[in-house]
Amino acid sequence: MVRYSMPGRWSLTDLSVRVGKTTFKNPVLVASGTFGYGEEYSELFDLNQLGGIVTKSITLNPREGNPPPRTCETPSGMLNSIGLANVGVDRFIQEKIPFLNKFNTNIIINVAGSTPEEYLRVVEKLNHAQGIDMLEINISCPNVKEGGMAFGSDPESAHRCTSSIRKVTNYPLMVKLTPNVKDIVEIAQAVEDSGADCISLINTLVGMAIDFRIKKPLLKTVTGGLSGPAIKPVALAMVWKVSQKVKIPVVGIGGITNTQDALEFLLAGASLIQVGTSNFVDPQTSVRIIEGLKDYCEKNEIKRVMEIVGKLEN
Ligand code: RRO
Repeated sequence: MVRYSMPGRWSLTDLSVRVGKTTFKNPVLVASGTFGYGEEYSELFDLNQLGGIVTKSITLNPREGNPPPRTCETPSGMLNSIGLANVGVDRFIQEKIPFLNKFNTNIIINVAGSTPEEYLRVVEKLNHAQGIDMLEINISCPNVKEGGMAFGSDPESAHRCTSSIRKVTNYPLMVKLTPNVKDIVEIAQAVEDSGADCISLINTLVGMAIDFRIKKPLLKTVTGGLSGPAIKPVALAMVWKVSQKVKIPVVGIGGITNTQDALEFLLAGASLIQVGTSNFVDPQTSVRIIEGLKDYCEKNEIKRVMEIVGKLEN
């Protein structure tokens, strides 16, 4: 029997996933905005174990982001209004990519911008960098006045944004969708038509929290993006709907905390999953899930994890 060499321990199961021309050693990635540029987490566990790392969104110029308070806890989740704080693409290429390249895992750069031209300029700069496996195009940030979610809110602008990026780069493209829309399926189809290699969903849901005692919102920007287990059923439904209507792979995101959650997303049709908010609760969530998927596959005599994808019965 073939034994696949996986970090951690030997496994009888092939956990690898192919998305277009890109192979992931396992289906578990860490989500943008919850893992910084990997530096802090590298002190907490071996990043080589991950299927991939999606970086915090990168814009053309450095951004300080929104004023604090910009995060708060909510029932079974959290709100954020970070406002795209990041070091800017030049510093990112110089200082952050060399660090990420030390690890044997796929590096996916989340790209954002206030205008369509800004996305293109960031991507053109990344074209000259080394060691990038894929770009995640963020057309779904709920916390900026210009751009962000606006590009992902209707099929025409999602199509325009994705196809203009497709024309200027050979990197595989993952496009991240917002759930704050009337019909996420039509956005997904528009993105597929414009040449994306895969689609990730969902970004955060617009939400709000109030401290009634002082009659003030908990976030300075009043509203923010809701994430965590609270949004898992919404994410699962959207992944299930989208994966039936597009041919390209779907990447499931939204409140994934344990192996059971990951299996649910795979059954609903996700080929890969991203762990987000749970990284703040237990930085080793992804590693636990990778080990859990191995155990599940071995116990159920599943030779390749890909066999489970979309196998929901109803
Ligand atoms: O930075 C943010 O406020 C942010 C981004 Br870019 C995003 O895509 N999703 C989110 O919840 N927050």
